[in-house]
Amino acid sequence: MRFLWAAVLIVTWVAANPASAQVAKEPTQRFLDWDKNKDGKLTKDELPAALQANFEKVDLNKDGSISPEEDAKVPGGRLDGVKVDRDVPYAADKNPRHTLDLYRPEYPKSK
Ligand SMILES: [Ca+2]
Ligand SMILES: [Ca+2]
Repeated sequence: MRFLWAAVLIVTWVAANPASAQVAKEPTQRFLDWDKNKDGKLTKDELPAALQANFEKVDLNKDGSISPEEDAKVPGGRLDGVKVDRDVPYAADKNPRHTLDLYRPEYPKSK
């Protein structure tokens, strides 16, 4: 039960914390690492090969580059190191409204 309350508090904090929206325009370290020509945008050829297939989905305004704002809208993009479990039921009544999203720190896998 204590775990459940901790989860609810984290979910509430994440939902209510406007700081994540305020910093969303700042590029992540990952974004800066990929921006090889340091122009503040990511082009398709700057992305790792495994991610290039997703370029069009992230380039929301279709200008041929990914801005930090667009990058921040990618699920998991701003939440590096955070594991998200969506629609986790927290009551035993099968009411579809009695679910929550869990945001947990993602720890490196131990050997
Ligand atoms: Ca660039
Ligand atoms: Ca764009």
